[in-house]
Formats: sequence, C-alpha cells, structure tokens
Amino acid sequence: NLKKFPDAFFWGGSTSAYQIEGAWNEDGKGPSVIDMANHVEGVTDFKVASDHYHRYQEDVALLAELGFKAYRFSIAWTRIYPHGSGEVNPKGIEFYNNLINELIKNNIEPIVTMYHFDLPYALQQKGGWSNRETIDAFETYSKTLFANFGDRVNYWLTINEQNMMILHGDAIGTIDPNLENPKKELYQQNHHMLVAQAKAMKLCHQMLPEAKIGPAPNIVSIYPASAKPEDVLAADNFAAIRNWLYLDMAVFGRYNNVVWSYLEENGYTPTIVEGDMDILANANPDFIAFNYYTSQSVAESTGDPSDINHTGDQHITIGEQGVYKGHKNEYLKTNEFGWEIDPVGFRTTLREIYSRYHLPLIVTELGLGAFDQLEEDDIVNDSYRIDFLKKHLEQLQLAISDGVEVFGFCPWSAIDLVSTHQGSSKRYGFIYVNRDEFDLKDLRRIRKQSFYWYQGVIASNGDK
Ligand code: BGP
Repeated sequence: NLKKFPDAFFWGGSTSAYQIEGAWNEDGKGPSVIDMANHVEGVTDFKVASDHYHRYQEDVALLAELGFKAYRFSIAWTRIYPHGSGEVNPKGIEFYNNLINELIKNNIEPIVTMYHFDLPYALQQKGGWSNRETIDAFETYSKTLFANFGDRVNYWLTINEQNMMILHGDAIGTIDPNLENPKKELYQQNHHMLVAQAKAMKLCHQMLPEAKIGPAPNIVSIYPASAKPEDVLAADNFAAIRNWLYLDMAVFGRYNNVVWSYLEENGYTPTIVEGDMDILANANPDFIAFNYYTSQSVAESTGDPSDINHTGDQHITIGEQGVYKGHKNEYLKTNEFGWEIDPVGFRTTLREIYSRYHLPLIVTELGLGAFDQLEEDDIVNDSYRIDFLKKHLEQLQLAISDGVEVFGFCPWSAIDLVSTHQGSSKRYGFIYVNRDEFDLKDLRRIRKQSFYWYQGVIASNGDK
C-alpha cells in the first residue's frame, strides 16, 4: 500500500548564492567570509562560480523546462548589506527581485534560505557569531528580506546547516582553530545563532502571517558500529550532539538534556543572557527543512587520540575523544568521494525527524557529487546520479507511506555549481555548466541525462 506523492508536492532543486552566483564583487556586493577565506589549493574559488548572477533568466527557463514546482536558493547577505549592517544596497534588492519575479512568472515557488555559510566579512571582523551584535544584524537583515520579498516569498529557511557550522567550524571558516577553547566558543556562537534564528522566525510570523519559516540543518541517521551497548550509547550521544540539539531548540525552545550535560562536563556551556530562553521558547517553526547525503556510523571512543580522524574529504574532523569515533559501515557502498550511499537511511531519517517533532518536512538537499564527463554531441550520461536519486525517491515514497508528512524534495543541486571544498569538477546538477576548474570556457548550460529523467519524474508526480 504505497501512498502517492501529495498533490502540489514541491518538486525542485537547490543551490546557494556563493556557490552559483559569481559576480563576487559586483554591483556593490561586500565581501563574505567565503570571499576572504584561504582557498583550498588545486580547486577554483567562488569568484565566477556558475555565473548565475548574469545568467539567471536562462537558468530559470531551464528549471521551468525541467518542470520545477519550487526552487530553493539563498540570498547573499553581502548583496543586501555589503557590510553586514548599515546601508541597504539597492542593487542587491534588485537582483533578488528580478530572480523571484522570474521564478513566479514560470510558476516556480521560491524557497529562500536567508543565510548559507556566507557571513559578511565586516561582521566576522567584529567577532562574527561570537559577538551578540551579529544577532541584531541578522534580525535587521531578516526584516529587510521580509519587507522587500515577503509579498512574493512564502517559504523561508533561516540558516543552512547551522549544525555543520558548529561541528566543523574550522573547515567552514567560522572559527579560529587556534583559540584556547574553540569548542566553548563554537557553542557560544551556536547559542547566538539559535537566538538570531528564533528572532527571525518570530518576526516572520508578525510581518508575514501567511508565510512559513523553518530551520534547515543537515540531519542523518546515526548507526552504532555494533550492538555493543557502549557503541549504542556513543551513537545516541552523537545523535544528540549532531542532530537533536538544533531541532529541539528550534521546535521546543530548550537545550537537549544529553547535550547540556555534555556541555557542562566539558566546560563548553554558553553564556545565556536574560530573555534568551523566552525568545527561544517562542519561535514556533512551521516546518522542518533538512539536508541528507549519507548516514553516519560511530563507535565508542575510549579516549585514544587516534579516535579523531582528520582525513575527511571535506577537510573536516570526525570523532571526539571520549565521546565517539567514526566507523566505516561495511554494508554501504561509497561514491567517488568516499561518502557512504544509504537510501534506507534516508527513510529512517525522515521517520525519526517526524516522530520527534510532528511538523511537515521538506528535503532541501540530497545528491550525488561526481566527476561528470561531457561527451561528444553535448551528452552527459550521469546514469549513476539517476540511479542514486531513484533509490532515494523510492525510500521517500516509503516514508510517506509510513505516514511521514513531506511536502517537497529539492535535491542538490539544480544546476552545477562549485562545491564547498572540492571545486567545480565535483558536480551535482541536472544541468551541466561548461567550465573546468581553472578554465572558464563558455559556461554554457547543457542538459544532462538526469535532466530528462527528473523531468519525467516531476511530470508524473513521482510515478516514474
Ligand atoms: C551541504 C551544503 C552545500 C553543499 C553540499 C555538498 O553541506 O549545504 O552547500 O555544497 O553540502 O557538499 P560539497 O560541496 O562539499 O560536496
């Protein structure tokens, strides 16, 4: 008794501003932390990316041809406020007005991420999220977004993958790894981001009573490496630290108890100012958006330094002495970048989130990074991506049949863009962008095989 995908399901795809737009310093845009970060050697930077800033009309036409019902993109804070706060840049407002209008003209629902990793550098120089003033800057920025775009944007996502920014702040560039107690600082930043998010949600409901807003963390099922109780406990602890801290706060407005005791034990508790808990308790998100790529398996850590692994392909650290260590799941195959492929884990993740929070869900990222090849006659045969997405969609339909309320599926990425750490050759899109790592070529758009496949999926509302 497989249930059908709901009518008016948001079939779509996702991108983020700094990874797709380019035009990094045009029309008054200020620098973000990404523009100022030391760049990973051997791969391109984000200066041109997919040049979407100049080609958005052509891109939206392609998304319309694909049949997109929704498109999830992010607004670059530094286009609206080049210095994070202060004067609004009218050219930034104009660009997103044009993009939103173009989407609506094509019957595509805009789903807007307010902040996707690209904090204004001017705010970072004043301490970034360690500084409580960034909460005010985010609130003002939110207000400007709601005031300018709220007449046409009905779906808002606050902060993309806040949990990844906290867990892997060193890789994403939000924290100075040389700090004496970087973890304490990260959990202070986390607290400030949570308060900022709660304020934005409240403001959204006040200014735009018809609009819906929610958080957008990266959530995955965490498996214990074995049935050994200590491994199960490590998995439970890690799930709290990685997943539930963020959603318990967004939805219930309280610190997850397991995480709070972990913070206390390690001396990482944040300073909470009077009034914060009130703000947090009254955020009331309308839905939960989440990104899913792979599940994660962990084992107990007895405190051995080798339990910390720095070899992750995204330059991230896996493992924490005395808490958990990473484990390779022998039942799962990996992609070209070593990420474990786990469609069933997608179903369990959907179930877990829904049964904890009972809010409608939308999948705002899921995808397969690969070295796609452009063949003669402009053919990109990404059958491996079709296979990957098909298997995940089967599991999505099973989750819907399990009673999980899901209203959209926006895989990563709508169009090829620059990966967070691995350049432009690691591709995710339905649409190929003709450029090499360092040779921009003509940046022409080419429909991949997955484009035609996904077009069929959408046209049949997921029956294909
Ligand atoms: C998510 C981010 C995206 C993105 C994606 C794929 O964590 O929200 O911005 O790029 O992962 O990751 P990567 O580009 O590192 O392959």
